[in-house]
Amino acid sequence: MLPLTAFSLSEKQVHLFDFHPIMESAIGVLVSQFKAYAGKDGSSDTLSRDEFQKLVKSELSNFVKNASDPAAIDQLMSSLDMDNDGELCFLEFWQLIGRLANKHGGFSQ
Ligand SMILES: [Ca+2]
Ligand SMILES: [Ca+2]
Repeated sequence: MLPLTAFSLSEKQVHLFDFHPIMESAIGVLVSQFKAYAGKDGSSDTLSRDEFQKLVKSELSNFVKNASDPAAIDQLMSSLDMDNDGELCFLEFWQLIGRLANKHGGFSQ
């Protein structure tokens, strides 16, 4: 008989087996990806310009045109940064997800 510890799962693995409806899982993915990129420098709750650029290049390059063009990223970031503090909080970033989803879904503007 194998020791019990052979079957023990990390908290992260157990979390993967939790049942969530697909939309809630999608929200979970967006939040965890946001946090992963936001945690690289400065405030771990907000995306700096560098963090935003890395996220867009790595995660959204098919949906965001000119994802590797720094000028395009700057412009996109300014359009999302509602309080003009040079950082994107989750709700500011979320507008981009809404816009991309709207466009990708073929909804009228
Ligand atoms: Ca940050
Ligand atoms: Ca901001």
